[in-house]
Amino acid sequence: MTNENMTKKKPSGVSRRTFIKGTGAVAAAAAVGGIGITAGMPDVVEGAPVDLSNAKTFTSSCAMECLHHNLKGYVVDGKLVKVETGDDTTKACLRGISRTQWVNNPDRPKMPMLRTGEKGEGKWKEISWDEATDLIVTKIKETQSELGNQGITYKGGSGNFGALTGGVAGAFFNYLGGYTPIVGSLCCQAVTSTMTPMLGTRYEDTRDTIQDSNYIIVWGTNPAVTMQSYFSKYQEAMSKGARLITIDPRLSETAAKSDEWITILPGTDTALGLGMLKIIIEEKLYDQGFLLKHTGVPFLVDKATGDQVKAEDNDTSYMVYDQISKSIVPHDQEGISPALRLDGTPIAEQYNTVFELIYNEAKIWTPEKVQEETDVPAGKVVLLAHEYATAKPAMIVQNMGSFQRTEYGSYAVGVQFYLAAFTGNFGKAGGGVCDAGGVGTTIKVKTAIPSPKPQGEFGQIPSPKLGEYILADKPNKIGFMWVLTTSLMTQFPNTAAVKEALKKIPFVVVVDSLMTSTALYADLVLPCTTIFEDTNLLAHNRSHLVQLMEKAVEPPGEAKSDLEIFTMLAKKLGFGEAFDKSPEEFIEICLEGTGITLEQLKQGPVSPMPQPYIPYPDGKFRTPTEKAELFMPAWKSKGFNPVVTYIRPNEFINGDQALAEKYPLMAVQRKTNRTIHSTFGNLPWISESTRSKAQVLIHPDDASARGIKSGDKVVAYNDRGEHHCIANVQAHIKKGIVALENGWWEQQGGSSSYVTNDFVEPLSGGHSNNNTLVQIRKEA
Ligand SMILES: Nc1nc2c(c(=O)[nH]1)N[C@H]1C(S)=C(S)[C@@H](COP(=O)(O)OP(=O)(O)OC[C@H]3O[C@@H](n4cnc5c(=O)[nH]c(N)nc54)[C@H](O)[C@@H]3O)O[C@H]1N2
Ligand SMILES: Nc1nc2c(c(=O)[nH]1)N[C@H]1C(S)=C(S)[C@@H](COP(=O)(O)OP(=O)(O)OC[C@H]3O[C@@H](n4cnc5c(=O)[nH]c(N)nc54)[C@H](O)[C@@H]3O)O[C@H]1N2
Ligand code: SF4
Ligand SMILES: [Mo]
Repeated sequence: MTNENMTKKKPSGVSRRTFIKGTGAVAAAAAVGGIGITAGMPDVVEGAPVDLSNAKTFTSSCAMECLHHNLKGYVVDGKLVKVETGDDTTKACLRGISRTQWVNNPDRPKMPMLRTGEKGEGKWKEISWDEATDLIVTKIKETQSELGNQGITYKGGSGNFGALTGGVAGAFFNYLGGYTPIVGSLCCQAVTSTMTPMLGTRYEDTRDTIQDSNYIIVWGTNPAVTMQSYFSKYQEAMSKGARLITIDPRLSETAAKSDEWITILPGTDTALGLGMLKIIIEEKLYDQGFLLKHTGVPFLVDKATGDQVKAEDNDTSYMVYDQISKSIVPHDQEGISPALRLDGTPIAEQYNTVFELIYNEAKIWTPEKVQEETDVPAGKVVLLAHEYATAKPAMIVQNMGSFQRTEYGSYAVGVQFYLAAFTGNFGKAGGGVCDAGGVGTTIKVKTAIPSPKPQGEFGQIPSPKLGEYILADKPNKIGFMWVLTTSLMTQFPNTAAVKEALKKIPFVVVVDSLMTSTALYADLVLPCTTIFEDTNLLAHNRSHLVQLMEKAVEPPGEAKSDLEIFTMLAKKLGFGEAFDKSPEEFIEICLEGTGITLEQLKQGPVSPMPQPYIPYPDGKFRTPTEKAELFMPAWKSKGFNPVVTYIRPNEFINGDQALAEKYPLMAVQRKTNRTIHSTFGNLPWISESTRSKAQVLIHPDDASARGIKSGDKVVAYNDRGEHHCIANVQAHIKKGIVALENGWWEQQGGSSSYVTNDFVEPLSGGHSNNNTLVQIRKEA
């Protein structure tokens, strides 16, 4: 990628670090009411008018797991007084604007806080950084001598995607000699582990061309809320005649704006996808040219071994049956005509094609059988298949959706890619499958501090089983834990076990800028900076921009960045040198080889991506064969079918019957516009403009059967625990299903993760929280 190919974003109206004359920017209070930019109004910040005529401006990025909007912050007398959309193509939301209330939050820890009461009690005393780092060094050394490095673990999450945050933690613990890793993303492990081998990359988003689509299936995701600043593009597509279809058990904000709302039982999306594929194959609605040229479906699979047949001496060449020479030849040989099916050929006895294996799984899913399993009416299955296959270009929006946080969610991810490949929708404006996307597809940003190799053997803790594993000393006893950029007590399933695990671990350090639910269970809380308080680089997978995050204000008290904290500790532990550089020096290292420089970023964000970005242009995938490889050896090696298969979930109304009798309601999760997971939810503007209590959406029939009315305090519960919330009784959800909300704090009544399924999705190691069974009762 050369500099010429990179698009310098248009400069903002006002250059950074210049003094602003005049008013006319966003009135924050007005934005709360959704009014947006109101030129000519006085700037109102936290209820009081503020004179911005002498403000200095800085840019940063809204760096938690959302769209990484470029933000512009106004600083008056050393205080961040206002935040608005910076140099970005879409608008920041109320959460981003509310960052002033995060930065200036009076409840932020200002010094290291050492626990003085019981864990969870919230009793602390402030200590100095010197005392805190000495104590940490002592605890690390004690753990190393008692348990070995296996006794150390750390968990990072989605709180800050800056290049100088999460990656630095990995380097630190590897410099220590290694640790027991907590593996598997609770977000999108099923997407990563399916998409990467199948298509060659992840984070390939189609958001630049949503408006060019003729037909959009929003499948188990809710972009009107979870990708909200792009939603106008869906509406633009609709105004040009596109049909918008939403598949969701709940009348989501997106479903409400769609042409069709198709309800489905959670965890059954694969069966629907296979049913569509059956129709597409049997009615020959598939794009044969695309399949032959751009996918591995003609590759031969040996019936005896179940493996694809590779060409000798070439690991990226697969054997196919050539219909011209009537022989088995490498797929990349010139002048051949590979067969999709082998029936009638002399090799049919010994081989299948990948196409045949896929069809074998799809053909059992008649529309009637799909209806039985998924509750999607048979007629709708037929309609969906016909419309999706014929209304080109057609797009599937997946965006790390809920459907894949289910028991065999990897297959649901796979079937969406099958559908797009069979209909030849990849690589075209308005087509494809929309993942969360970002610059990682186009440039490779280096890690700031390369990790040394860990010494010794380390077992793993699967994220969904975090609590259970630690309580059972699996794979070994844990004596020291470090937590940064994640909230274990709100986001990890089986919260009751997570809480006990945090109590059990002799020393837990939580680094955060607020006293979160997880901080409550720490032995030591280290106060960290937020955006606008330190320098960082945002070049990750949610935005098409590479952004410099500038320091605009001093943090409160003695809060420090994660990088500064690790640097201090590394010095005390004898490996300080690797960590001892300024953020700017590290950023320069990260940018090496990208063609982007720090100087360039000081002028504003840079987009290294072609515009519009179209993943896999001309059907060229990023796999070794440059084809979509729809057969997955990785699934086979785990003992599963290497092509997409429907497996009925266990924690499901038609799964484990004893469990379903005890807990007859299927609870799905939803993300709200209040928060990004657990962040923002404590800020006054958010509570004032939305709600301050968790809700459960429940169908009127299910509610009346339990004597529940809207507004009642209720408890959703199962064997794992209880989630306390307020009933919202409406027919906006399928009967038998309830929707619980993501991200509520312990201090606000507790997270829905107290009840969520902690089953480890076996194909990927991911999260199954949307296959959860509960019962609901009125609070006594
Ligand atoms: N406002 C906001 N935006 C966010 C986030 C946030 O926390 N808040 N988080 C970001 C992150 S990290 C992610 S991963 C994305 C996720 O974004 P989404 O996947 O859109 O988020 P959810 O609200 O969890 O789920 C979307 C819908 O899936 C439905 N659903 C649940 N289970 C199933 C199922 O089995 N099948 C089908 N078909 N539908 C099902 C739910 O009813 C819900 O309406 O959003 C990102 N954007
Ligand atoms: N019940 C339920 N559970 C879920 C989901 C659900 O829908 N329902 N969704 C799942 C999904 S999709 C995801 S992505 C995960 C997300 O789960 P997490 O990654 O745990 O996300 P957050 O809750 O936002 O936690 C981020 C934390 O990082 C802190 N933070 C922010 N900036 C910094 C920083 O610079 N340094 C440090 N040290 N900390 C910082 C924030 O204050 C916050 O406490 O949750 C998963 N869990
Ligand atoms: S929370 Fe998300 S949508 Fe809102 S400003 Fe931040 S990145 Fe943008
Ligand atoms: Mo996520």
